Amino acid sequence: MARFTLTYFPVQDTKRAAQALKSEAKTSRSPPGRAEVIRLMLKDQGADFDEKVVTMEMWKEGTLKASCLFGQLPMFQDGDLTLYQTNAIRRHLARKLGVYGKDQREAALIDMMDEALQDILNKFIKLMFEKDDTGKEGYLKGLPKDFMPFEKTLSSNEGGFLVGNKISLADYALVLLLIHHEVLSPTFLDAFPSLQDYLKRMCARPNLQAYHQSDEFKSRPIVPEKKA
Ligand SMILES: N[C@@H](CCC(=O)N[C@@H](CS)C(=O)NCC(=O)O)C(=O)O
Repeated sequence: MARFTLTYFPVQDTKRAAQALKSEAKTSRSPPGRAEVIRLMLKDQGADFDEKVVTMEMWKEGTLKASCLFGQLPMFQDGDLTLYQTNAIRRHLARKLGVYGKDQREAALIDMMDEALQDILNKFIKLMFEKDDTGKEGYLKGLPKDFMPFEKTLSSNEGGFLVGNKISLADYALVLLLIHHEVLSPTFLDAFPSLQDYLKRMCARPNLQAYHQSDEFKSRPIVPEKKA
């Protein structure tokens, strides 16, 4: 298999993050990027890949931006295939690594779960970038409604995964969200026994466990200290 390369901005270097970091949420850690699920899939599947971090300074120079099809990152290289657009990258990789369901039916269900999880992730990222903590209480109140569909799905799926009986892109997206939300609210999983059990099982997967416990993961921003 060709070696993969992921080229991205660390979240601190995006314009919105730069603004957030100037605000009260200033912290040595900042919110997760949308590329994190790509990294989690690669790590768990034991795939070889390189990461190229682009700083704002490099970006402003202009050559790289001009070479990107849509003038934006992330960029993903799989041999001679160059891809942009996070969702195209995550789905290509899921197909390539065999974590996109066993057939079209499962792939459709994985897409559905993944879209719903991205809706939650977008709300979460918005909260992380808020200048103060005023939105946190309302956000936490909305969690049962947001996560209940996943609790229900897992409690009725004997395969132990969101879709079918094998880990998929949707599981990687859910695991990350659960990890982020546990940092935000350590008791939030109390109301979700199936999600709790699921997270334990997922985090016990050897590659995932090694990554979750690594300095690399810990140094990677999860929840700004002020928001936790
Ligand atoms: N729809 C694109 C959006 C990509 C995007 O917004 N990229 C931002 C960084 S997260 C970027 O490249 N900003 C720099 C610029 O637009 O010059 C995706 O999902 O990948």
